[in-house]
Amino acid sequence: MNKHVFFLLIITFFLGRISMAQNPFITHMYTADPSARVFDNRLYVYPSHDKDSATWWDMEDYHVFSTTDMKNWKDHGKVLDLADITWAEKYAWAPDCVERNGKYYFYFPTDQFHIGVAVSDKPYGPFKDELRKPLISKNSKGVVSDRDFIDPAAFIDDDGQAYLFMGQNTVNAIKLNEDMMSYDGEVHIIEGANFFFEAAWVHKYQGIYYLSYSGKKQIHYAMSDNILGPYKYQGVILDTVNSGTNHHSITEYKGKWYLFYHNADLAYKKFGNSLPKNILQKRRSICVDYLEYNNDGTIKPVKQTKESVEQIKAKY
Ligand code: FUB
Repeated sequence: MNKHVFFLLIITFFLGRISMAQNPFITHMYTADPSARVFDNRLYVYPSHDKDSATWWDMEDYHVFSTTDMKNWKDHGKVLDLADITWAEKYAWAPDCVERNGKYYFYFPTDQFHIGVAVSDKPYGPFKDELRKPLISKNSKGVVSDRDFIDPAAFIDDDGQAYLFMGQNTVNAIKLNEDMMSYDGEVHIIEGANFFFEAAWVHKYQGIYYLSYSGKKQIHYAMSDNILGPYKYQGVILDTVNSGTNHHSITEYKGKWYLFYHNADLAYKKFGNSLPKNILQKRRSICVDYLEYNNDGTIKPVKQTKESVEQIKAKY
């Protein structure tokens, strides 16, 4: 056996042992705005659901997906339908979900105006609108909003205090009460999120708060010692995607950090140039790639890949 054949065999052997997922990782329907959460050692993704025939962001319901190995995903089906929300009319946009005391709270925006919260005993729903009214709206006292009031993102701090961040152009935040379905009445306006447009997401790493968000085209981030800021702008995490809108979430799972985001690759693959770009961009699909930190806690720009991330082997 010559040297070249030997090395080829070695490479083939190792590649065969690494099983990659793929991007986008949900391919039987369109999905967008992925909020990733870990409950009981299982990773759940709460995305929006773009319609098969979408020509606008006129989404009507939500599905939940979950995995234990980052490659095989389970679709838990429809978990909330806007038709069941008496006070909402349209636009089931980017949601999020957190757990407290064994209950799962699903925060969702509607009508570009309201933020609702629905509850379930299970992370995969179905979620019920027990409040039967919005949790907070664009015209609630203290809200600063000159555009859409959308994109709720929850965060529970180590001391148990829960927060909800939301808004477009301005980051609004509230402190949730213990019941997770009401707040203390005060709205906090977060400073330092330079280029902020929408899709706020907060996570904590080594005691520091990270506020990441869409600046229309790219995903940016800022860091702070205080959850409610002021934050210090740091730079770009993710470059432009082909879906126009850019929306992400960040989470750690089984020892690795992941960035979830969306693009329009599936629609482009399916329709090529037979549909105009503005329609293809309404049929989005969720993706995931690795996120890494520098030694000083700053985040390295994330590389968008078609291969996605490695399948996690069953050592956990
Ligand atoms: O999916 C509808 C809207 O598009 C979301 O609420 C925004 O974040 C953008 O992704």
